[in-house]
Amino acid sequence: MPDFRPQLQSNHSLHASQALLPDGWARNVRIDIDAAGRISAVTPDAPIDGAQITAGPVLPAMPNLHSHAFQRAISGLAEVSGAGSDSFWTWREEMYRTVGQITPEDAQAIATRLYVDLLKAGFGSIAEFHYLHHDKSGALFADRAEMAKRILAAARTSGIGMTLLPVFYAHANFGGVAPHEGQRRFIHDIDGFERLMADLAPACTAQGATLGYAFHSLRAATPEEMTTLLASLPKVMSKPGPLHIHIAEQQKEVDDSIAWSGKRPMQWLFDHMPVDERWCLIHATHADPSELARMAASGAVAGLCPATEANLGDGIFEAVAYRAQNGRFGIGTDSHVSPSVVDELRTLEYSQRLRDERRNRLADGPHRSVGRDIYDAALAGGAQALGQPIGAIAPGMTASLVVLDGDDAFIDSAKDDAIVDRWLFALGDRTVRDVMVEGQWRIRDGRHDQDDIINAAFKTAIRNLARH
Ligand code: NGQ
Ligand code: ZN
Repeated sequence: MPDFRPQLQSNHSLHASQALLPDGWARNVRIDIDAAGRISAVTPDAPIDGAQITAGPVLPAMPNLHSHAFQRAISGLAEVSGAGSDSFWTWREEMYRTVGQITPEDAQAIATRLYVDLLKAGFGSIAEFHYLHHDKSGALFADRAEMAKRILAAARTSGIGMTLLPVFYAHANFGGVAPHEGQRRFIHDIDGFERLMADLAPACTAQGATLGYAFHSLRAATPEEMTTLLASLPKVMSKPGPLHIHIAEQQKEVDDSIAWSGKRPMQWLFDHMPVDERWCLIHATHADPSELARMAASGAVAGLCPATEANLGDGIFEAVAYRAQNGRFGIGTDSHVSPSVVDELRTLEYSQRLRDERRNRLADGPHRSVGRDIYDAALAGGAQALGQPIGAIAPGMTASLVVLDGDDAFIDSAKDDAIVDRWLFALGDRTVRDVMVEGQWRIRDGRHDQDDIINAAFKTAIRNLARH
């Protein structure tokens, strides 16, 4: 799998007939981009004056706040019923079987193609919640950061913006239960994890990736381990970086948490951990009203992955009540059953409609566009959860943008918020025409310039896995 590095670039300018800016839609917008890939100026009602005219309306690219890239390889393969009653937990066993087979080359090829698909769907950056650390036997690779470096290479080749979240994973359930065989590739002790982080800090800096970290879940990390790492990791990281954790995705996890501590998982977290804007709580599906209120008040981001949550039968996040308290959220594609901005946002809104038997649930008030409100909220929450200067077309921000297809009749005729509503609720991924990340075009007219080579490597990896 070849490893491409970004080309050098110089100052350039775009001109969009309509662009979504922080305070709303503007016309005839000139966007100046500097040689470092940052937006240097944004000027509405500007003449074209030598700028590159975009093929349609321009919006900030969407951050993707939750990914397990390797799981793309099994998407669509777990849809055959088993002997008993299928659940999240039976799916997890199937997922572990595939995990056992993945080589570093496979992992890189799968992640590279996935990231290209995500770019094509309108995502500009991704937070990789990375826990597939060790070799097939569970031993360290000669380079302990081998697998994480494959993820970094996939980000370089695809051109997606990367927030790498190495995951601390040590146990099978609440109370420090010993990990089981299927989890052997994920496991660290404190010392091993600190070393991994120390190795990755310079590797991330070298390629301009953001480094944060994650506790897999309250099942996989004990309170003592979390407290130790919260204190020690600032010494090995140049900046604090975002901090993510899976929480309260399944009712069984809530029940196990109560059996362990007498508290629901989110209740326990807010009582014992310093949850603030730095944190992203992945799923948070089973939050009661007081947990929802505490999450909203904390400033943390709820990391919603509606397509995966639907696929795994998790339950429905209480998004209406949460948004009424100005709770922050972003979207992730998690197991990648559908690598799509449209599917995630549409599933989020539709899950609320199906539960409530009502329409337009996540508009922020009367006479507002649902598409615009959820797109804006997910941009802000995603940018916060990734710890990157993204999610807005404004001076000082990274130039990560999507251009929708101005030749499409719906987009051609749409003005302002109707553009987002047509895209999210009437069209789909193919409406995304061009995608710029960090000032460089990664997708032009729906294609990546390394598509052929990336597809060939992906095909080989999927064939390898199918042999087992
Ligand atoms: C994961 N994925 O770590 O990949 C989890 C399942 C678990 C999702 N929840 C495993 N979608 O939570 O133990
Ligand atoms: Zn996950």
